[in-house]
Amino acid sequence: MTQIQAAVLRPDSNTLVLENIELEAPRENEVLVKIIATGICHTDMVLRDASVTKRPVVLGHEGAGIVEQVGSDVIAFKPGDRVAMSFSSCGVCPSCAKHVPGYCTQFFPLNILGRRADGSTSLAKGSEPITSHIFGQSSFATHAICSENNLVKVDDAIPLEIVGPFGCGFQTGAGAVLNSLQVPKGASVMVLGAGAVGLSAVMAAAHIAAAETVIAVDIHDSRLELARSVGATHCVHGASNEFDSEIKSICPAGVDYIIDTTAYLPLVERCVNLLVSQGTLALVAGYALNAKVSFDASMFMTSGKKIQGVMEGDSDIKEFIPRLLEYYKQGQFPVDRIIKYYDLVDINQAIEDAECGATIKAIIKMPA
Ligand code: CXF
Ligand code: ZN
Repeated sequence: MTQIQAAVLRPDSNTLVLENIELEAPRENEVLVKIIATGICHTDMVLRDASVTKRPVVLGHEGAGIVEQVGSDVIAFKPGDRVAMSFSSCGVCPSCAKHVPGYCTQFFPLNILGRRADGSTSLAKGSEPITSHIFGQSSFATHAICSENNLVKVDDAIPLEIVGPFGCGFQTGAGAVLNSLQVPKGASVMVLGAGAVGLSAVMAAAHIAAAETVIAVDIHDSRLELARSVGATHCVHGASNEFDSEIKSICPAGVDYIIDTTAYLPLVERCVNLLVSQGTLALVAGYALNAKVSFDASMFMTSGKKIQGVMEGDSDIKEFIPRLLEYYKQGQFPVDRIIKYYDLVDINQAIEDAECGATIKAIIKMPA
């Protein structure tokens, strides 16, 4: 058992409280990681606001750190290894066998419920259990336990401070471009929403896939400017009265690929008409359960368009995260442009800044 400091979400308030709590020793297939830094993802706020995850809980699922202790069956990691923590998966279902763990049949219990598969939790304060294992990690803390499955080794040349969001937001946006859509050189791509996921898609499309046209859409001018500075060739205001004609003037035959990171469905429905024949719309955002979109079926059929759902950028984390980190190192994935760092004591400010859009990607540094 280890005494740790964690930002705890308690039942009576949405403000996180820094507390000293207890973390169990890692079980056979688990690894205890000393967290160096953790990103804040929009999904943390969705979990805070939904009632599925039992409070008190330690949220956080973009952790990175150094292995401190490993369980008896762990062979791939040892104390001292530098690691990125990503989402959890069972490792044995058909999707895991196909190396697309984002569609793991156990995704919901392993990532959202905040329990191990056997229902236990690794965190407690005295006799009070605290929900752990959010996305298999619960990284808003100085230490976390996760399984071997959701850990990836990180090269010594990459500062761990920047690594956490590669495990969720960055790989979601970049993976949509590189894995799911496999955007070819010279293509046109429109990204709806210039937050962390959208800007990751913009960077991957512009600098890795070498798309010719990369259109960023947002309703905040500051985000559009940032999008341009990280690779967008065109920026269009999402609430413009001339939205459709502006896009058509950029891509007269229609856009090859559209990636939605906004979950704003009226915009999604409208954008389907801006796809080229046989173009693809990728749905990447966190959509409300049972949210519906409607399209003209005949138009869809006769134009050969496609809609594709994308979880976690269709990432095989063990292969894709190191690849993305290498793109970052080579300057092809300049995510440092969209990050702001905060100390753990300022985690509530970081959340506020992320929610109002003042910060694109907040990363919390743990005390040394
Ligand atoms: C989420 C995206 C929305 C569905 C659940 C998983 N991924 C990460 O934040
Ligand atoms: Zn996330």
